[in-house]
Amino acid sequence: MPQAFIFDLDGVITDTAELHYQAWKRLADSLEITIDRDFNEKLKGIGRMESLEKILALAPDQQNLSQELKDALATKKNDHYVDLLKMINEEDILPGIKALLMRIRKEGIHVGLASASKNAKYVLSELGLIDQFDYIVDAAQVSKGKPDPETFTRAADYFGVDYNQCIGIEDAPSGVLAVNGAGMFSVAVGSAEALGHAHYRVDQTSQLDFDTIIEAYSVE
Ligand code: G16
Ligand code: MG
Repeated sequence: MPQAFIFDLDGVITDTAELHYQAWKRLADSLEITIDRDFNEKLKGIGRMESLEKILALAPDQQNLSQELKDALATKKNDHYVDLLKMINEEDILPGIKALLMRIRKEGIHVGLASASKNAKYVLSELGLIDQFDYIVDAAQVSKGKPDPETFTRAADYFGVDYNQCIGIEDAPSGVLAVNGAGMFSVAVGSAEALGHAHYRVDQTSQLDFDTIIEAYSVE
């Protein structure tokens, strides 16, 4: 049996990617930069500042901005995002996740969160899930974001368990790299095209079944 399950937040527990997109779009519009949902795919699992850099890179007239101005832009986006987060509730938990969390807890296995979001705790509170997690690692606690393994290893270190006894669940290619880099068993949610490097993969969260994951983990 594994000793810990460590979950990514956006795209696994809930789909905040659309809200991130709306908040970035509002900021980008104000800078006369055009972004669409396809472009937003590139921002999944990537930190706030890195996302801003990718957006600014689209505009030749927005190069060489001062760090102060970039910070102000990132704060503005976050204000839009936090406004949108006020609307989410328990109904926004992705299918199958609640049942999976309950089963893991029933088995006495640690449950951790490894998110690139500085709003991770707030999101979990809004979803009514904060009590389901034994430990939460968010972007504020790590020096190197995904694809560096640190976000995941932090949770395992807190639990005091070996990395090869942990299962990391992710939806982003950079997140799967982080789990694999930690020496953990990676479970991915999403397309084979993007997530072929995961040890085990499903298309949707509703297909995340505890027994099937344990079986895949055991044969690896
Ligand atoms: C999430 C999202 C990213 C977002 C990042 C930072 O990561 O996938 O798109 O840029 O958090 O979020 P914030 O601006 O709230 O700090 P994850 O790791 O939960 O998928
Ligand atoms: Mg994610």
